[in-house]
Amino acid sequence: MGAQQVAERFTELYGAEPEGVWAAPGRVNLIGEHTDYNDGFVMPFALPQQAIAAVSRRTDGILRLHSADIEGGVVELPPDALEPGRDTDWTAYPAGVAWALREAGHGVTGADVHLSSTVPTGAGLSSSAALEVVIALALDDLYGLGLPGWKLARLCQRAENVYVGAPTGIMDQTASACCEQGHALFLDTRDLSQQQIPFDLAAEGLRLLVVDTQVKHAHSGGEYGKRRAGCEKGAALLGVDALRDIPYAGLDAALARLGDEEEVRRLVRHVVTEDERVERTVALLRAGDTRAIGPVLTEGHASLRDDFRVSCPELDLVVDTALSAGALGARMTGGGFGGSAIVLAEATDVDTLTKTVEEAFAAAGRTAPRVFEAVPSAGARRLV
Ligand code: GAF
Repeated sequence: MGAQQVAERFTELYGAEPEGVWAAPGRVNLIGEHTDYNDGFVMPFALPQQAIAAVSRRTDGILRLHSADIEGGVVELPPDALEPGRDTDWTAYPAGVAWALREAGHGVTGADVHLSSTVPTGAGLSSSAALEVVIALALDDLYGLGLPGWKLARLCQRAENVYVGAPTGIMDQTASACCEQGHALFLDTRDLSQQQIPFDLAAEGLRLLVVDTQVKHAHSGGEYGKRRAGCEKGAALLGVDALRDIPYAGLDAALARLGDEEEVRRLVRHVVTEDERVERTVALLRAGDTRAIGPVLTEGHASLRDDFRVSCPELDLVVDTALSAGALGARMTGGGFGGSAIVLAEATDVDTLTKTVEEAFAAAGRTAPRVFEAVPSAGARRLV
């Protein structure tokens, strides 16, 4: 659905044209998984799939929300209804953002919102961050707050952590807010410093496929939080603020100090090696050696599967099948426990690879995966 259709539906619903229309994308993470809540490095890029919101201000504090993608009418939230933990459906994301803005002292006096999103939900592609960021940007613009993308991302993360109750890091919101077309975002999640790394696969005869396994995941479930708590325990045992502070060269010594904490040791090993993989990927891309990132992606998958233990049989099936059919590299992307994998391949191999993965899923009796090409796209912006 495009900006015009979203605006027209807004007008039907609310009886007046919207003041504006905004978009915020989902993302794929190229490398740097489960590092963002350890103050580490990540490297996402924005997808063409995006959430679009038509929005107008209100003066009475009321938030009215409607989604083209979910059955049901307009949901009306009076000002005193915005309370963490209260909304348990999709409205928690936009409501959480309005709550976070108000809580941070910004005079947001209500809004009428109509939303539509093409980001698949539960697919590890940041559909929730897209919803949060599109609302944050719209309210920032309409209320003249002038907040930079990274600050909007922080407020959206607060909405997700406190209002929705999912203990996620900062990667997805920053990706949606700050990515640029044709680039991957090299982000230091400690200070949110950013570098846009040119990432034009098509120019090199390459493609990056997203394979959505259709196994749905959710981060408010316990496993994500357990990994996060395990990492925090590791940092505490090692006497550092965050696992980011363990240098790669000091990893063996750090692991030795963890004694019989086998599980924590695995988590620490993943995070420290993953940060190094991000830095290696950036160096390879800067050197113009894009094909060489393939094995780095695959190493990342093995670490997420064996050490961090957030993969699942379907994600492993994508990775193993794609690699045996000639992919340059493959890994799960996002939080894991379902969702999507990415496959780096020669453009000429895409059809065969897609067919091989689909056949492997059919042979294993699994739901057919959804395969599409990931093109590095623009971050959040005003459309109308
Ligand atoms: C999810 C979270 F939302 C991110 O913050 C990040 O931790 C990711 O999982 C794993 O890298 O997408």
